[in-house]
Amino acid sequence: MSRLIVVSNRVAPITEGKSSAGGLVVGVLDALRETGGIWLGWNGNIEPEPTQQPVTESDKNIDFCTVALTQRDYDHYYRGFSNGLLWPTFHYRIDLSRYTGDDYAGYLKVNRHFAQILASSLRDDDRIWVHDYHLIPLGKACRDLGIRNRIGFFLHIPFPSPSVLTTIPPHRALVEAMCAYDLLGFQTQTDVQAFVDYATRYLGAAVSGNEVKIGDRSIKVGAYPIGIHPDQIRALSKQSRRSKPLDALKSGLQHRKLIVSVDRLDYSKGLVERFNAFERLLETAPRHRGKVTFVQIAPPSRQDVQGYRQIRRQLESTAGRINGKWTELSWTPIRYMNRSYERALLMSFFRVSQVGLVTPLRDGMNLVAKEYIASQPAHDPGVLVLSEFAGAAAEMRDGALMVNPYDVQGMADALDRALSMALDERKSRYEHLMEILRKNDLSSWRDRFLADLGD
Ligand code: ADQ
Repeated sequence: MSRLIVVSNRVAPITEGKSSAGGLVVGVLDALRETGGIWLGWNGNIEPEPTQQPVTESDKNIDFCTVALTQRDYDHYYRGFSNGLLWPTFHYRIDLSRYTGDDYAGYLKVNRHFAQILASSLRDDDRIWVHDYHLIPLGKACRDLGIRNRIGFFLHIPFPSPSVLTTIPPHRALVEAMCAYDLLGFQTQTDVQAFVDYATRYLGAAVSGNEVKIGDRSIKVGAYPIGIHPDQIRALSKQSRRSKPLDALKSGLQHRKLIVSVDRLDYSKGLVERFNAFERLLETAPRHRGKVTFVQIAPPSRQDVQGYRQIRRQLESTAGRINGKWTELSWTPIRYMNRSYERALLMSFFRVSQVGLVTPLRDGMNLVAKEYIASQPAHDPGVLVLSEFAGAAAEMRDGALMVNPYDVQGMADALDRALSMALDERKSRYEHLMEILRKNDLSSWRDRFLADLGD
């Protein structure tokens, strides 16, 4: 049986539980638990010398192989090119993107280093599954070392349209490197189309069905929307029924309605616009004043990357201003928390809420939208208010209340509608969404991708 080797920037910490690691780690770990395999990536540590031999720790059927980064590599590869250029650009924030040749050189160097580590332990029939924007050139670096194995790549974030992508100075080299893979997976058909548009226009590719031909190479492309395990999430959401934090949340609410949002603190998540929409609700629908509380949980991430400190300050001042204006002796409208909670607890917060507010300005998928629905009690489900710019919108638009996150009044109206929705309508929306989540769950995401990758 051929081995599956997963490579991503970060590898999940072996001790699971409370972490603000984010969607990739959550999804990949759950997907690997069933098949078993090897997971190679950075351990989150910075050391003076580059790692030559990865450290391997095994947990059940997964071997976690990790390496450290040097400060220089961290600065150029991770903080610079990956999160200072690719992340903002792929999320359409070219105003925040910064390019330097040193960052790009560092990015390529770390990718070559990962390829060398792979080359030293590879067997002929291993399949390699590379994840996300940190490792776009890894496939090409492997080919340069003579590796002939099947290699697939999955992009967790959006693929931008060519007019945005071409603001990246080495855009051509970057996309040419993508063509070294056997299979390219994206979250949505929109992302696939953006890639195909670029490949035809800039690389002279010919497309037929899901095959893209460039010169003598032929690669498969496809949309593989990442899912969750809805029944596991459902079980998780009931686990903390009698926990202290959940009791504290409920007693603080004093029977008010609850709107809840959970995101990594990131400028792509639309947090400021969302806070303003909640205030607009209070302004334009006075019957909700004192009757509803908005809880935003947003653990800081990437605090040493430009753009993140600024969004944090902006949020603090927005929350402070709104609360200063509307708070009463017995009611605080926005509870804004910069911390993370255990998954089970988060899901129990979703379960006791009336509205899940998920309004990114751009998002590859957004797993929180899916987790929110899976956590709802079937007899009295809450309503999902969802941005049309989340990848999840492609599957969930018929069950969620869709909003444009740039339209503050539109979001306030959707909140009003969600808070007043009758039980029958909530149930039928919920049932429809659960059906979709079950049909395209995390196992089928993995199985479809690996089947298309082939042996
Ligand atoms: P993220 O940008 O991290 O993921 P998302 O998909 O919402 O976004 O995943 C976040 C995950 O972390 C969820 O499972 C959530 O429950 C968890 N989480 C968030 N805040 C938390 C907190 N305070 N405490 C504990 N857990 C928390 C990237 C892409 C997404 C894509 C995923 C998966 O940006 O678009 O959906 O990868 O492909």
